[in-house]
Amino acid sequence: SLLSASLLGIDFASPLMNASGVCCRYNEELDAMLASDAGSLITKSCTLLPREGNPEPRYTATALGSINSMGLPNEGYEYYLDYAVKHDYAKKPLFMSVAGLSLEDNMAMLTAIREAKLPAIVELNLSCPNVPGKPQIAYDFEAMESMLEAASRVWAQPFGVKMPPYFDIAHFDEAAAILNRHPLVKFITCINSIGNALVIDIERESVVIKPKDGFGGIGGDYVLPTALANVNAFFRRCPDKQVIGCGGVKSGAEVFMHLLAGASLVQVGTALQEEGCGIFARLNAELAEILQRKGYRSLEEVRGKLRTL
Ligand code: RRO
Repeated sequence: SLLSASLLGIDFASPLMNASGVCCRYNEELDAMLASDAGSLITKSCTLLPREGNPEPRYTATALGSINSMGLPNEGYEYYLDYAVKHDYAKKPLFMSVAGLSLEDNMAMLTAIREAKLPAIVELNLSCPNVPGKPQIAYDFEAMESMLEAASRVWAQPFGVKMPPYFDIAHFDEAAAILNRHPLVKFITCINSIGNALVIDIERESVVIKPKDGFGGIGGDYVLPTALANVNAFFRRCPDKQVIGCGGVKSGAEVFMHLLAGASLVQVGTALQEEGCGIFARLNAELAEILQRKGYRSLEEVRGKLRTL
């Protein structure tokens, strides 16, 4: 039907899903995603062992979006693997986000997930900005290459990567070239939050989150043009891969923009955190209205069709 989507040859009833980190730490939240009108869902980025994360307050919404320094709070990969074992894949596809604190931790988790022989889709997070002392892997191209090399060997089946935003054409070129050397990387999720931004409350003359002196990753309206640029940059450079768009989606209009830029699926972070799982019914309806008004009969007719001048 009109909103049907496809990734890795798997069918989705809607292109919409949560961005990892939102509504996905606990089973109850994942079940709410399952009951929603989202086409699929992804678990919170996991580590080998459970983590409490950074001190609170660690997330704040603003008029233009959000800032967070959660610090990878999660129940440990076994919790999400248990969820994935019990999941009904006929109902909707399930992604697992993996974000080990080291290459070795990622390989241990990928080995365990592989041995469970599930149809879960892995999104390897190369872009967490909020763990003190752990730089974003995808901003260190040598570390990224080693991680993809090891992940490809251990996982040995298709997977995706969650990328940070880049801001320079030379960086788009180098990152895409590395991804293109790894054929098992079949999808690229652009973008994670823009890392290490600073929101200031003028009344309190203060930062708004506690960790890292107030520095954190921003999402929402702040990041939409950066997200669209990254989706389109990787869509153009990686013809044998698919792109998942993430960043600044709060209505059908932004979903449509991500599709035009080249996205096959579209994730929702800040707006989902603020509005709750009911947002997916609204976004599906708004996207359908735009498509019908323009005379489109499928998402494939839109994907990557952005015009240049
Ligand atoms: O948990 C977090 O602080 C976090 C992660 Br792992 C991430 O990938 N992106 C983000 O904005 N926050």
